[in-house]
Amino acid sequence: GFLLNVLNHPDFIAGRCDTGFIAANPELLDISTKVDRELKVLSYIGNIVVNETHGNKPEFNVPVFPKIKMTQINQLSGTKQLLDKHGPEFVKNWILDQKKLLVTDTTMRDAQQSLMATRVRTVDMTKIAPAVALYEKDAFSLEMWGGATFDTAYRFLKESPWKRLDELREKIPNILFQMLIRGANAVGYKNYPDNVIREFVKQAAKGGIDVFRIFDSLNWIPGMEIALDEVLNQGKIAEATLCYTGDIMDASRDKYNLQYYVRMAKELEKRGTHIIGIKDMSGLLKPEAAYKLVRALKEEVGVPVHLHTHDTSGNGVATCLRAADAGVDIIDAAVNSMSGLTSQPALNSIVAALEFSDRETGIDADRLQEISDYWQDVRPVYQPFESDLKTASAEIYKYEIPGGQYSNLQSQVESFGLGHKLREVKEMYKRVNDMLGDIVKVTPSSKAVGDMAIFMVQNDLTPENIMEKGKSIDFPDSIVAFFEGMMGQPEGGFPKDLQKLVLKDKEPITRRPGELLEPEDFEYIRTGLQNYFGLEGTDREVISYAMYPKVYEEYQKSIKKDGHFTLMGSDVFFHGLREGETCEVKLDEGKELVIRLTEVRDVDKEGFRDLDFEVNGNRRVVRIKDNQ
Ligand code: 3PY
Ligand code: ZN
Repeated sequence: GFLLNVLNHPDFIAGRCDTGFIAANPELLDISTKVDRELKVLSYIGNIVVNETHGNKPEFNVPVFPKIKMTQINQLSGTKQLLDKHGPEFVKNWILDQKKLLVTDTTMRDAQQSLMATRVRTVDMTKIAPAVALYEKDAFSLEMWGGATFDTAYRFLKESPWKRLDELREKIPNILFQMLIRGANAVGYKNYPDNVIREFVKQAAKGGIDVFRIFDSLNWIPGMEIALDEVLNQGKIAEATLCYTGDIMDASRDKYNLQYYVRMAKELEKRGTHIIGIKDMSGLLKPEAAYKLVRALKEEVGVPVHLHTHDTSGNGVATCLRAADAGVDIIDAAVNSMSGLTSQPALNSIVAALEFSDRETGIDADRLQEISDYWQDVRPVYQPFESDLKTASAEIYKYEIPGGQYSNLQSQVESFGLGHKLREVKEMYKRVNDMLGDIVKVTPSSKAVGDMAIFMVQNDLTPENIMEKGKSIDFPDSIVAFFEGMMGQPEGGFPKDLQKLVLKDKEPITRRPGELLEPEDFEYIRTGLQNYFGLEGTDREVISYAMYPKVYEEYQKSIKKDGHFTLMGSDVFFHGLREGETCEVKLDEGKELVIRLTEVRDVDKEGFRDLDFEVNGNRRVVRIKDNQ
């Protein structure tokens, strides 16, 4: 019953709750406190061995990271100190004064989100963090938070995104931290009430985020306004963003032309953004288009321009270099071993390309290589989460699918039993975009298009027959939300016929969804978290629950039941152990177990296997259910 959202529990709603509630309703939490910490670790590993890898664990290199003393780091003074001492206006002008090309390293956020389905764990980031602080001391910022990393940390990694922020900040005190925020959708997939957006921005700012890249999935400025306003309130750097779609070089596609982007940029500048972001989530911005767009923006607006692109087409480095020619202030890139394909263009290559030029980045290429080498050794552990894409693809210009969605599409389509119809789904994605009137496609609008494309292929719907066949059909939630106006208003409005078909009797809204949604009652949540979960009820806990109630509950339940494994090496976390292999598992700082898996025994009559372990020299046998 626990998973059904305890705060909706009838007793809680009726106010029948006090701190004794957990004791009286232990089934809600399902905590088996009898099981000790060591046994929980063995059971966790045992379950992976028996039910996931079946003992087939690949050989991994131990990632090597430069040993750097914190005394070296703590004396560094970088962009973070500029912001903290002088404020965002000063940083804005400082950026404009730089001749060099500034860079944002996206390795820890968008790169891993796009290549490895956002599964990279905090331990793998913190090991390399001191090297990043030192060797990338001339970077503008690190994009290391936001987007899909927030919920996946809780959902799949059973770790706190807030803790990641704290730990990275401790080891990287000198470089600005940047996050991606989806406007009124924050780090979620739906619009939240205004007070949730404000509170989330406030907590993120307090927690150490300095630069907020704010976008709206339809380029609808009202969808960005609350987040933007709150970032300004918090004294942090606002980077309101143009999502790039279409092709400004193609005169026949005039909906999203150069004037469109310039107009939007001017409006964002008027609203106080410190930087204009260009967010090319699908990698559609061709090199010459980048030159033209950046030139126009640099001429027409007075704030710095920051380019974000994806390398899906393989033209990403060229796009960055042409943007640099046109005077772009900052570009996004990822260290080479985490770059390319649906990720960002290659940072080491860009740094090398610009050496001895006007726009030299100031980053030492040899040092940067050490960071790339580290990630090269980390990456194979995450192989199960990688897509099958092996090469760049020019078809992306036609399909306009964002990086992460493009690499996940194969497995998503397979999960619907349509694996053999991937091409059809991609073609349908394009046709759905046309049906919707050519919209900006990025989370969550891209999800609506993707869901609809799959739905149409699944149900033999086409743009030609949908008005007839669609009358009696319930459409996917995301496309209903889109047509209801719950993702905001698309440029040029909704196609009315299709809107009517999808909504049936529902009336669409034309105002900001955030204005219509009931404000969240944070104190009610706080009391609930204290009484039902035995939590302190911190602001971070409250806002996390407000955005992701089910995910957050599951997370709490999981760590209550199994403990956390945040300090376990990722090779063990994802692949368990081989017979005969030994690993060291840190439970908490200072508490270490040396674990050897001696033998996996045959399955018994009840379907269980005994696993023989040796823990700090003592034999322990763990019985694991074999789910096969
Ligand atoms: C996100 O919203 O997570 C994205 O990276 C969109 O491009
Ligand atoms: Zn991106």
